[in-house]
Amino acid sequence: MHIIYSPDHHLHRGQYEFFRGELVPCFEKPERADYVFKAVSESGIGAITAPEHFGIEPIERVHAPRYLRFLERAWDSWAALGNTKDAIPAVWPIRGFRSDVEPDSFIAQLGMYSFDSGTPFTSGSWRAARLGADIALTAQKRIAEGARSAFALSRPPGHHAGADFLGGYCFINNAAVAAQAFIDQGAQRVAILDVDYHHGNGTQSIFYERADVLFQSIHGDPKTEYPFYLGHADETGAGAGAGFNRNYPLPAGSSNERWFEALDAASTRIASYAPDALVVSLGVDTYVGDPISKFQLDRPEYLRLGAHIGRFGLPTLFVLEGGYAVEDIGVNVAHVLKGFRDVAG
Ligand code: SP5
Ligand code: ZN
Repeated sequence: MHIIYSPDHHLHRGQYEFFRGELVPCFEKPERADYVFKAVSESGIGAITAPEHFGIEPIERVHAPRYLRFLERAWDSWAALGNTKDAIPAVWPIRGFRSDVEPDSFIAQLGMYSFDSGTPFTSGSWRAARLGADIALTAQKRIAEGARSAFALSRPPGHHAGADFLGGYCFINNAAVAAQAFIDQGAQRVAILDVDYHHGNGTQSIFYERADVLFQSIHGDPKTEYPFYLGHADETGAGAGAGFNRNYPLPAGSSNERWFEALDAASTRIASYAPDALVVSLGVDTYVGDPISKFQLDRPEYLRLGAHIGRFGLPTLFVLEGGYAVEDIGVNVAHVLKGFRDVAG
């Protein structure tokens, strides 16, 4: 398995996020990827190499150019207002406001391009996010060249980022950028399987009206779990994409068995879709020890998950998403990849 990594993910280091009326230290911190790097290094699952650079074009295939221009300039605009701390939005154009008129105020722009106050933007966020996309695209390229599998070991994560919004610790949707790259290189169908605890609202919204990318997500029921407003079972796609989106919301507290029943249902759909490639949004915040999530998956379940994915027999690109039990996520991610390799070779 090809593993793509750069230590420069450290460029993105948010300090605080809003939680229940106060600022708390960010859960999405550089140590997460450091532990994953350590665990996959020690496991010998595959060679770890640095990303190549692909420019902005493959990212613009998924994200609105005006959103990307906003991100590129965001830190300078924020700093020009005299700020030194992380940028966190505090006002949003919800129902009835206009988002077709680009505001001049950076504060207004920040709210227009965000959906939560938990995703601080720092001096290095744009560079780290670009690098994360390069990591996903490098992993995608290895598979396009014939590799059976690759792992994009990147942060910040991506699956909450939509075509023109950030949130949920995400700025660029790495899984979506990689899936689109497969399509642009001639794939007829790509499946995305999102196993992060949180619904992949960004990825769903990007592909909702398309049949060439099947999106499926297993996650905490949005009636009680973040990101709350999307991820219900009746969201099955629209227009040409009708039937090509599937959600498996599960109650907080769900056990191993309940989770794997949902995986079985998603697997049946992947088999009938017969994709040319599979992208896995690999969050391990389903772990029983995760500090912000409420499923109960135990350690051995990650080996089982990897083996299950291996049995699809598909070219498979794993992209790192969430997981906040910092010291455990390395082992859990390595277990998924090991379980996959033991089946897929
Ligand atoms: C990629 C990803 O997993 N994003 C998740 C973003 C979740 N943001 C909201 C976090 C809510 C924090 N809850 C803290 C509970 C502490 N007991
Ligand atoms: Zn998550």
